[in-house]
Amino acid sequence: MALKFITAEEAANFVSNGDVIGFSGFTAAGAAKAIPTAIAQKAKAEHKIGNPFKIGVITGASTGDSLDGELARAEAISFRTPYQSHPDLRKLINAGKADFFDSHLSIVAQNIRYGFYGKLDFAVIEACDVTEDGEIVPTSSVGVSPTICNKANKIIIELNTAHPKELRGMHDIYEPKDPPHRKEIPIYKSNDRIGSDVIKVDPSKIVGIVETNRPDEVGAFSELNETTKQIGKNVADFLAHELRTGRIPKEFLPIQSGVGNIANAVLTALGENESIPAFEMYTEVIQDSVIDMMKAGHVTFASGCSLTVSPPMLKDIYENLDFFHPRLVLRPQEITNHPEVARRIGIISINTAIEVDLFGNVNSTNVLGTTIMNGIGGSGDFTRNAYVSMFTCPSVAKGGAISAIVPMVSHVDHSEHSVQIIVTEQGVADLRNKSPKAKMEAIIENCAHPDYKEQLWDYVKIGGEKHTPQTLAAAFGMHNKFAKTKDMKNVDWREYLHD
Ligand code: 0RQ
Repeated sequence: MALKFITAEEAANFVSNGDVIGFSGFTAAGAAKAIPTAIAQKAKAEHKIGNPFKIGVITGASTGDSLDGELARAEAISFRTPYQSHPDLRKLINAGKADFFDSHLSIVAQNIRYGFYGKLDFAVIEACDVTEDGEIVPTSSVGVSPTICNKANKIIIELNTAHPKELRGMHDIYEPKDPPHRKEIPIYKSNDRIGSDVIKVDPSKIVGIVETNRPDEVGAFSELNETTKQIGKNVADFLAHELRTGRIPKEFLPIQSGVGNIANAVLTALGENESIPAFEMYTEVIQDSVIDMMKAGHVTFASGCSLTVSPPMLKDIYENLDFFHPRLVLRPQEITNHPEVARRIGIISINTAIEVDLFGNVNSTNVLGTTIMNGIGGSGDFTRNAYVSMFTCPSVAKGGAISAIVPMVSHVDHSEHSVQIIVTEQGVADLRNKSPKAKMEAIIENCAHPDYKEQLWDYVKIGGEKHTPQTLAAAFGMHNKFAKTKDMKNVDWREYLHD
């Protein structure tokens, strides 16, 4: 069947108000660009003449400015799932102008297949190659692309020549069968390949191909600072200690690491620690530091869902594909984040908290319990099923006015039953096999900032002898103090002891 080339504007004209579109992209890597921008322009034109125009947007995770940014600025999103990190979209969601369903990333493809998200009108997929018999080669990420291609009524391709066709072979496309026919996912080691190197679709569903040449919109990482460096060092020292005690096998275990500056600092520190052997990654986001460590021999293999690397790093990978092909695999997020695989191969998970409470519950998503930051991403998929689950964060935010260690988290993403290790620049709290009181002591003494230690101890004292020494009337005293004075310090707990 002949491929039909169209413009991005023609593609946008296929789309109607109320349509639900699944876009490729897991972070800005491999995210559709030209077509969402054209849809945003169409939405603006429709709004100008008084017509409603909004679409439902499903992706792998966050995306780039041309997708989430453009559609948010055009106020063209009715709902968005499963993860976002664009400031304009965050603003729209927090203003109540777009619905956001925060979701574990591993479950999105399954939810689409089960019909939980309703109809899917279009899949818009960035590809580096597409054939007349319906073979699509994704670019720098896989995300939920296989499932949205299979379930959408129609497919539109962005054929992006910024990604070479020689990328074919880096992807491992596999979709499990649905119950009652599901079998095990046969991955026993990070580098096992179990699927196809292309997404195979019915070619009659491909209604058009838009040619583009646009780089991924991945931003540069900030330089490491003293805080992130210290967090990284604390993680590396802890894991080296675990290795010495034999609690982590001498071959080491695959690392899963979240996204962002802290994650970059942690990986760098793992590479610098001479007690930690070269290791594999079984993760979702492959960042710059992973590629640097691969070149230095500290990382032997990386299985991920996206190459979320800076433009110069991506160029380097594309110019040296002979080196990287045997060392990298990109899989659907249903597989990178699958609980079954994480539990089987024994990953060490390292993700980021916004706040942690004295008993080990973690909030990764909602500032002051109300304002969404990004979303849970893959952190829940990994934390619940890890061999060792770790959370990192600076002990304070906003110049010290906010303590990341609070009596009770203002929103719960990860419960005390799944969270094992907390790491701040102050130190490490090992919560394994500890009662609530012992967890509390480890967290205050090892992780809280010195400015808040006494205040946190004072809080616990008002609880008296309980299994979990919370005082419900006072548990959000630090949050309330911040709401009133823009600083969590100097809470007078006695205020809460009287009616
Ligand atoms: O805001 O930039 O306005 O100052 O949160 O914080 O310290 O720069 O760290 O970029 O790694 O983000 C948890 C949001 C951390 C992120 C979070 C404010 C802080 C700053 C960013 P400013 P940092 P990071 C991977 C797996 C989701 C869970 C996860 C995240 C901004 O890592 O979204 O790991 N994780 N998923 O000032 C108020 C607090 C705060 C706070 C931080 N207690 N109160 N503001 N901030 N703590 C993702 C995927 O699966 C794709």
